[in-house]
Amino acid sequence: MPYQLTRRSFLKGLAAGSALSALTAYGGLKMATPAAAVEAGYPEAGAGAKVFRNVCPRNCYDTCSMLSYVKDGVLRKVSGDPVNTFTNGRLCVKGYTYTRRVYSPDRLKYPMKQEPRGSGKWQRISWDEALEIIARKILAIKKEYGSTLPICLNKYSGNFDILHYGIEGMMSSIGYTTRALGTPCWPAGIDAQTYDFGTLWNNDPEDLVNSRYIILWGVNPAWTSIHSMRFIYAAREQGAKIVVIDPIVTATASKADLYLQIKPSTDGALALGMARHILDNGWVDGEYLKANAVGWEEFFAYLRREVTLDWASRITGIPARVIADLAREYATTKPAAIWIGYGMQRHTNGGQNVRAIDALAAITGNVGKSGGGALYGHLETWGFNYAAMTMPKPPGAVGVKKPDGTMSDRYININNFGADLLNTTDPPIKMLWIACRNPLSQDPEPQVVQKAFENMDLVVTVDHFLTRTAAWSDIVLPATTQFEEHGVNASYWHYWIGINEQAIEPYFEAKNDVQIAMLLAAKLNALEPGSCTYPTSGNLEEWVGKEFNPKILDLLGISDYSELKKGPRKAKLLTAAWSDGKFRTPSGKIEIKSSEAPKYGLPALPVYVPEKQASPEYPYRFLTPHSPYGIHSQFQNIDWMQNVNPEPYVEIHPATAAAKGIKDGDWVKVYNEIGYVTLKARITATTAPEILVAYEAWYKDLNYNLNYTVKAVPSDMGKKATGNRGLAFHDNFVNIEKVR
Ligand SMILES: Nc1nc2c(c(=O)[nH]1)N[C@H]1C(S)=C(S)[C@@H](COP(=O)(O)OP(=O)(O)OC[C@H]3O[C@@H](n4cnc5c(=O)[nH]c(N)nc54)[C@H](O)[C@@H]3O)O[C@H]1N2
Ligand SMILES: Nc1nc2c(c(=O)[nH]1)N[C@H]1C(S)=C(S)[C@@H](COP(=O)(O)OP(=O)(O)OC[C@H]3O[C@@H](n4cnc5c(=O)[nH]c(N)nc54)[C@H](O)[C@@H]3O)O[C@H]1N2
Ligand code: SF4
Ligand SMILES: [Mo]
Repeated sequence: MPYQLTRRSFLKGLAAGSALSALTAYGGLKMATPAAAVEAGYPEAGAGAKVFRNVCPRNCYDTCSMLSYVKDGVLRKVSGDPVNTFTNGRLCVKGYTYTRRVYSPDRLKYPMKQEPRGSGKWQRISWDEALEIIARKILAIKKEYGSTLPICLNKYSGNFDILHYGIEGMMSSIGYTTRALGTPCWPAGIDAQTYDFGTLWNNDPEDLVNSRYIILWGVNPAWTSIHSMRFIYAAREQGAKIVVIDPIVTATASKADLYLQIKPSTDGALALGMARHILDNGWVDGEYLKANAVGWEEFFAYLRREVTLDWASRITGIPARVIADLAREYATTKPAAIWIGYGMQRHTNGGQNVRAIDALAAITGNVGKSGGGALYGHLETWGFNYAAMTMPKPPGAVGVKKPDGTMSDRYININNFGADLLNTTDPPIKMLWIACRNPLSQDPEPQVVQKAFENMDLVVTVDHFLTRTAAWSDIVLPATTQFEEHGVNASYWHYWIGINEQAIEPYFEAKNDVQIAMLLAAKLNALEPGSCTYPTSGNLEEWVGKEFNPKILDLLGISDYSELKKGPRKAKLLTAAWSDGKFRTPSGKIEIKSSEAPKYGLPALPVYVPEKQASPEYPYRFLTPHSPYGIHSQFQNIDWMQNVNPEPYVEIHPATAAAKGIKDGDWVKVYNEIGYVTLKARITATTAPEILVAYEAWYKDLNYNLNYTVKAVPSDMGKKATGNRGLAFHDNFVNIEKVR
């Protein structure tokens, strides 16, 4: 297995790197000026075009500030906003397809009703009719069960604009309901950083330029955070070394100076092996630890007792010499940054592995330093009022009784949605509201989710397209895109905040999620006065204003939110997270020995927890990470994406392909005990012999859903900060055979 490739040997050796670079190369380090970007980039939209400020609200690190160019009421062009120095005037390949997405002939135009569910027999209905059906169902449920608890919301990452939390608000405004709680995305790492530092908070990613050594650990920004690459390349221009640690040779790996092909889910062993070597060689920053951390003595005792380079090598598949070199370089080249990706924590020991990496950053004194850090994400710019979300319950609402006599909503696990829908009783779940979410595509075991849908009286999905989930709904409601609505957005990665302006009229009868909430409130109150507390009037711009408070304004250095119309602003946060030394753990220090973790049944120290192993029946690990052509189930269905990425494929190592008699381009079946997916073989040495790789996507005309093979196996952490443990998406084992 090619555990170590230098950048040079890799680029020489494999064509994939160069093919991918066409998509990912981001064009040098030049900073565009506003005028240059606007004029040079989009001359044809120029004369007479009106320019609006938008934000790409998808669940993406980059949360780009955008400019949209509108002429004769039509969105002609989109570009990155050059005022935002992170976006720097450019979008990714997905962002540039927005004109096609907005005007896609497949977009939902009107409310629609399907009878029976899943039959494909759709009928256009009016908004009034749709709301009447929904409101009557809500009231009937309340009458039959004595509460609105049988109504369940599943919402996640389709649109992270702050106003879209109005969907949660709408649920609160009708009474106590059932909520799918948690996140399928990053919870194990969130808890890990919460145990260690008190919360998650990454250095400003623009500060990566100040690093002298950057480890991209289980993260693939060349695809998933393309704007970050510019700062990484800038650091390299100034002499920094770029290391990528990933089980597969990613597009990011192809840009690295050093690539380490690690066995999946063994990152903790690598970090601990490095820590032991650092300890043995006296490279620990003792002064930093004494001032800022607790529990390091016990951590060091554990390292001395149980960890060796050879042990780490055996587990990770990386030679001891290479681990030693990496440890030396990381500990002695200051400042050194580690970016901990979300991919690497989707394992049964994922949170524990993140904690071991955090410890590595702490013992070398790299936390709280410009150019350093253990970067994972942050929510430091998310302190909005959540005015659209915070709604009182209507009088007499009945919920789950808590021990203190008060009432609350009922929570089920977003990461075990299908099973929890089926198993929840007293009262059972009878109605679903799904918005900004596509569980029949993105959840593990979608077959179970679909089965649970059968028990529902009514499934309502609000979306842009007739997604897999929408296709199994009774009613679909068309949502506006960000160009058709006002809003405000923050990133979980960079420090910028921008408002989103309505640039065009809504597409046909599409409506924004908050507008839908207001209409539903009006309908409910007309049928049963007082049954819903959601406001029934107010324009979206006013709603945006309500989200701001003095703290956010101060963070942005403005006195009124309307100043954001002149452009996005960067929050005045510390450039280096934790440089104030004020950790938010119970002890106020970095807790290398966590006081909180044991309360959740977890080890106090970042000790190694063994990874999940394959079985003889299902000997291959099936990695299903994120694609450059889409965000989860979004974008791949757009015609331009279809042109560049027409069909799904599974990447197979040449040795595995030979053993299975599979040739490039053959149709293969990837399967396990719960399901299968049929797709084309792509033979490539970018993966390892024991790993198959396919990318999540929704090809609208293909029956391709790789989550049919993905079991709902929880990761180790997530309960503390997000309410439920995460998903071990990448601990998924399969077999493969040639079909034709
Ligand atoms: N183009 C695009 N951009 C996106 C998204 C998208 O779908 N498409 N999604 C957005 C969202 S919601 C998220 S969560 C982020 C995710 O973006 P990232 O944080 O980059 O995470 P992933 O792409 O899921 O996985 C990154 C890498 O983790 C590797 N990996 C898996 N298991 C392990 C392991 O055990 N150890 C190590 N070292 N590596 C491992 C995978 O091989 C993969 O290359 O991207 C966001 N940006
Ligand atoms: N196998 C596998 N599965 C995974 C992952 C993986 O790596 N591998 N990654 C997981 C991760 S990290 C994540 S974050 C989840 C993401 O899971 P989801 O949050 O379900 O992600 P999307 O596919 O983006 O679906 C969002 C839906 O919201 C819709 N939408 C967009 N804007 C709006 C709006 O304004 N209003 C309304 N009502 N709807 C809107 C979109 O059209 C889309 O259908 O998937 C998880 N699933
Ligand atoms: S998907 Fe991400 S990188 Fe692409 S335009 Fe949107 S925020 Fe920017
Ligand atoms: Mo995610």
